[in-house]
Amino acid sequence: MSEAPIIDAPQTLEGHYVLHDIYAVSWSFWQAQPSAEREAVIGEASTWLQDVAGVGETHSALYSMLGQKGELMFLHYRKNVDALNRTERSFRRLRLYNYLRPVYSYFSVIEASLYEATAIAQRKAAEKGAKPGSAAYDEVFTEVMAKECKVLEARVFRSIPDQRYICFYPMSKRRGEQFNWYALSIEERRSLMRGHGKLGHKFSREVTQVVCGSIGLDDWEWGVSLHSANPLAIKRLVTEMRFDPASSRYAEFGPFYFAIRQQPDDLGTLLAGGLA
Ligand code: 76R
Repeated sequence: MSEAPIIDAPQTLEGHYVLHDIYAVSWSFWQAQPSAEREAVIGEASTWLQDVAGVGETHSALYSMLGQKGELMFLHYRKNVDALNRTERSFRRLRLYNYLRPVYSYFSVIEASLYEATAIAQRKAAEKGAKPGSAAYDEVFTEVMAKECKVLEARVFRSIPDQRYICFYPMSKRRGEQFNWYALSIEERRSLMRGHGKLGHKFSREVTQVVCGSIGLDDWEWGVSLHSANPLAIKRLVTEMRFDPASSRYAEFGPFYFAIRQQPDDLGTLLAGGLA
C-alpha cells in the first residue's frame, strides 16, 4: 500500500472579526407609525450608528442593498468576538430593531494566508545552509515568519475600505471527486494561490478585496468582500477569476450581495423611501 501524501493545512494570520448583518424593513408596520415615532426611532438609530458603532469612521459601515435579498446591511469589524457580539446586542436594543426583519448574517475573521510567507521563510532558512528540522533552521524560519507577519498585520487589522460599492459573497473550496482542494499538496495550493494573486493584482487599484476566513465560524469557508467605486470593475474581476483555476476548478459560491455605502445621516432618507 502506498503511503498517503502529507497534506499540510496552510498557516494563516487573523485580524479583525467581521459581521455582515443584513435586514429587511417591515414597511407597512413602519409606515403605520406617527411621524413623531419615526423621527425618534431614526434619531436614536443615527446616533447609535455614529456614536456607538462608529459608522462613518473606520470599523462599522451602513449600506443600502440592491435586490430582494435585503435592504440594509451593517458591516462591523471588531478586535475580538466579544466586542462584535456587544455591538450586535446593543443594536438589537434600538427601537429601530422592532421594524427590521433579519435576513442574513455572516460571521468571519479577516485572514491572510501565509503560503508565500512560509515559502520565503523556508527559502531563507535553506539559504543559510540549515537543514529542515535543525535548531538553526527553526531559528531563521521563526525570525523570517515574525517579520512577514508584522507586515501582514496592518492588512488584517485594517479599517473598512471606503469605496461606494460592496460585493459580498461566501465561498468554499471544492471537495469533489475530480477536483478536491483539500487533497492537493501545499505546493500545488501555493502555486494556484500565486496565480490567483497575480490575476487579482491587476485590479488592485480599482478594487479592494477583504478575504475573511470562516471555517468553524459560519456556513462557508470564506467570506469575500470586494469594494470599489466602480460596479463594473467588480463584475470584471469576478469574471476573470472564474477563468482562473483556483476558482474555475476549486471554488463553490454562495449567494452574492451587492450594496451601496451610506452615512448615518442617510438613514432617515432611506427609511423615508427617498434617494440617498
Ligand atoms: O492577499 C494578497 O494580496 C496575496 C495574494 C492573495 C491571496 C493569498 C489574493 C489576492 N487572494 C488570496 C487568497 Mn483572493 N480573492 C478571492 C475572490 O470570485 C472568486 O472567484 C473568488 C473570490 C476574489 C474575487 C479575490 C480577489 N482569495 C484568497 C482566498 C483564500 C484561499 C486560501 O487560503 O486557500 C480566497 C477564498 C480568495 C478569494 N485576491 C487577491 C483577489 C484580488 C483582487 C487579489 C489581489 C489583491 C492585490 O494585489 O491588491
